[in-house]
Parts: sequence; C-alpha cells; structure tokens
Amino acid sequence: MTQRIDARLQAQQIDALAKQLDNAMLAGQERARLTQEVPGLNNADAYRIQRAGVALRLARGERVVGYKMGLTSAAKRAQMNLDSPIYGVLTDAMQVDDGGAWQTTGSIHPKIEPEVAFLIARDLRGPVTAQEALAACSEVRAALEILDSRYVGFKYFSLPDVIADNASSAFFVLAETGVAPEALDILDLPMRMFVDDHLAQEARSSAISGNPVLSLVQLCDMLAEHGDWLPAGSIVLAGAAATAEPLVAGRTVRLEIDGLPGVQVTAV
Ligand code: OOG
Ligand code: MG
Repeated sequence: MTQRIDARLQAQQIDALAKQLDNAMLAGQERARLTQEVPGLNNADAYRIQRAGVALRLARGERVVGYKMGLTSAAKRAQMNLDSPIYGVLTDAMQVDDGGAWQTTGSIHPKIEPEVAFLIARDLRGPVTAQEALAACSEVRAALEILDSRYVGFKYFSLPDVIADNASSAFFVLAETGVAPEALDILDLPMRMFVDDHLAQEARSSAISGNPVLSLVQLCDMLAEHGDWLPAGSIVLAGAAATAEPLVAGRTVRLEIDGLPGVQVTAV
C-alpha cells in the first residue's frame, strides 16, 4: 500500500487551496474540509497552505503582529478531538480593542476562549529554554481569542485541516495592560471567563501546556522547523486554558485572571 503522507503538493495546489479557504473566510461561508479533497494532506503541506493564506492577507495590507498556539490544553484537545499543539498567525486586522465591540457580521460560527498572552521584547529563535523564553517577555496579559473555523460545523476536522485554516484564527482581544512576568506566578493563575456575568469557564493557567511558557518554547521550536522565529514586538497567545463558548451578538465576555488586569469584549 502506498503511503501518501510524504506527498508534497505543488506550489500551485498550495496556492489554490489557500485561496479557497480565504474565499470562504471573506464570504463568511463554511466549506468542506480540505482533507475531503486531498486525503493525503500532511502537516507540512498544511503549514504551507497556512503561509499562502497569510500571504493573501498581507497582500490586502494586513501586517503580522504575532502567533497563536492552539490545542495546548487537555480541555481543548478533547473539545476538538485532536491530539497535538499547532500554531497560527495573527495579523493587525484580527485585533479587537479591549472593552470594545466586535461585529459578528461576516463570521461563520464564532466561538470565544480564555487565553494568556505574552509580549515578546527581544527576537526569540528556537530552540530556547523556558528561562530564555520568559526572559524575552516584557509582559503577560489576559486575552480572549475569537475562533472561527471555515469548515462545516466547526468540528471533527483533522490536524492538517485546522493547520491549513490558520488554526481557526479569526480575531483576538488583548488586555490593554499587563504585568511583567516576574510579578506573577505564571504557572498557577486562576482564570475565569464570564459570559454576560455568568461564570462560563474556569481553569488554571497550568492547564496550558502544564505551564504557558512551555507554549512559547514549543512555538519557537515549531517556527524553527520552518526557518522562522519570533521577532521582537510579537504578541503570542499561549492557547486556551478551557473550552471555547459560542459567541453570538449581544453577549459580553470578560476574562479575569488573578494578578492581571482583565479583558472584555461585546459581540454586536
Ligand atoms: C483550533 C484552535 C485551538 C486553542 O487555543 O487551543 C486554539 C480550534 O479549536 O478550532 O486556538
Ligand atoms: Mg486559542
């Protein structure tokens, strides 16, 4: 039996698949999973599709501002039925102001989840130790990630599907202020996400990779595999500590993390 796992797609196919996902995003319409059309799609080609998709955004004038790690907590891996961490790219157009309103129009099936974010003050090239990663961070902030899969039903997709779809990136809200990492016990911060003042999710920061800093270490390792690194000024979302909640117009979502200023957004 021939294994298609090492098959490398042609550059043209990569660009065409990226364009299909980009069109789905722009139209706000869900589409079939890529692996239904390309059953042998592997993670390496999926990251190539992700990069081609980001290139389309950059061609529209967007700017890369950082990265998000995904599936770094057991809760998220169970929710999505997938078993290993991935990353996606964040652009300036995805950022929503803390305390601001977020337009649901144009989204497919958005969800929101509680995150810890790092602000990176110095270039970080993998491999790095947890200490080196932390030393390169100027601030830790609370953040909310608004996910939106371009795939039908937002579930049961495979790792290459979600990687190609920029790890379901859509929008993110970064708390306006944060604190220096030294001022926190980053390993064990209680986190509570409220939807309209009801406690919707509760977790500790240790749920993220055992330690959110390890998400950063892992991100640097994965970027290094593609010859990339984290430039100074990057924002990094370490991955949700708990499962995502559906986000519908009219809801206000607030994340409180002990020791950190909170973050809030209202869907309109
Ligand atoms: C994949 C992205 C996961 C996280 O924080 O774990 C993610 C998904 O859930 O669609 O962003
Ligand atoms: Mg996330």
